Amino acid sequence: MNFHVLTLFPDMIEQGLHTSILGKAMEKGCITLETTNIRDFSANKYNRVDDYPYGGGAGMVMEAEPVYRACKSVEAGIGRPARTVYLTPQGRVLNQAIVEELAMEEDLILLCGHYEGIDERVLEEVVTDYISIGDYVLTGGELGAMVLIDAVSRFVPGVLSNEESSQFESLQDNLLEYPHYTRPEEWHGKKVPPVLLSGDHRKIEAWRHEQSVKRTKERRPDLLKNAVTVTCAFYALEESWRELIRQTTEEMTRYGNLLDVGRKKIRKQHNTFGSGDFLLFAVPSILPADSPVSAQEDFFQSFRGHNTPAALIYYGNPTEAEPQDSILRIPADRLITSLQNQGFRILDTCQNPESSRERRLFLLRLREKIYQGIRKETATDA
Ligand code: 9D3
Repeated sequence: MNFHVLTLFPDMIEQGLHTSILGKAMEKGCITLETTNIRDFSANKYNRVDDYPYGGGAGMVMEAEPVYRACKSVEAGIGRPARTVYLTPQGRVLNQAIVEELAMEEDLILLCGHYEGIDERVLEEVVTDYISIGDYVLTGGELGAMVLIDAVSRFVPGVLSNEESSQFESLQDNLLEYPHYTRPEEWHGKKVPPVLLSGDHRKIEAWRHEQSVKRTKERRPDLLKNAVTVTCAFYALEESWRELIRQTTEEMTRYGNLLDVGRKKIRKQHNTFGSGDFLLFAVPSILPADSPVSAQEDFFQSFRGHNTPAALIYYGNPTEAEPQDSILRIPADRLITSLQNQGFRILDTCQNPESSRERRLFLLRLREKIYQGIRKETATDA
């Protein structure tokens, strides 16, 4: 990932980011940072880049031309169009979904304003995204750019080690992290919770989940409104598909449940879900001759939702060269209709989870919907 920062204070960006994990990532070459001083593109001999606002008022406004020239110079270096983010208090407030979306770009141009802001006309021509880092007033966009670079870098392959990799994000379930403990076992008379010393991993996971929910209720009840319990109901043809489905579920949630509908017992039991659930239905696009049921929808006969948000994963699709539509449309539509009649609200479909990029985009689209509050939507729909 290449970050290109346009600013009047390049030192501030350089100094702030060349340390710690990001400094190492730059040495390794996973990320690059190029700062461009907008002042170097001033159109007058005094290197002035700001002027009084038309219409009067306090403060100064950054002129269009230097920003434009700085931007074009960076674009020329990249050699193709790149997303250009203007850090501004008037932007979309940054969140994890936006961060992960930006992490999929190869190059990001970050434009930092100072003074009262930048002449609107150049913004109209160069900016693709307006982003704020929160509802408070800063003196300029530099800290915003640094926050964004830090958060986005964590998703660039190689920046974090495997253990600290961004898969288990505390925010991905709209839950806060559980409390952490290290040695000694007793400190200031306080003991480490005994379950953590039990060695029983299932019990530990259950305890951590419970602690996460408790903590979120206490500290961030607003998050809980959008939290959902993810269940993936799947039919896997082989171990490799089972693994892919497990991985996809894990990428979406830390505390998900897996239901193998290839097992008769699971198909026959009552599978009832509410509006606080989220269902991921994963089936092969083409059933083999020895399939336990004759159509995809038959796997989920016993599933009932109550306006439960859900999504479909169709795996094992014919290659793109072949005409997919004729083969896929019919079973996909039938499955969607049955599930809707059973009380599920199908938010999205993923036709090729084999591609990690497609899977990521699918999960991002879903996450965006969850952040926006699928349960609120549910209330207005009803
Ligand atoms: C005090 C001046 N304000 C109204 C009279 C407008 C204003 C202009 C410029 C407020 C802040 C700024 C500088 N801020 C940023 O460039 C900025 C920012 C922020 O202030 N808050 C949250 N996110 C961001 S990203 C860039």
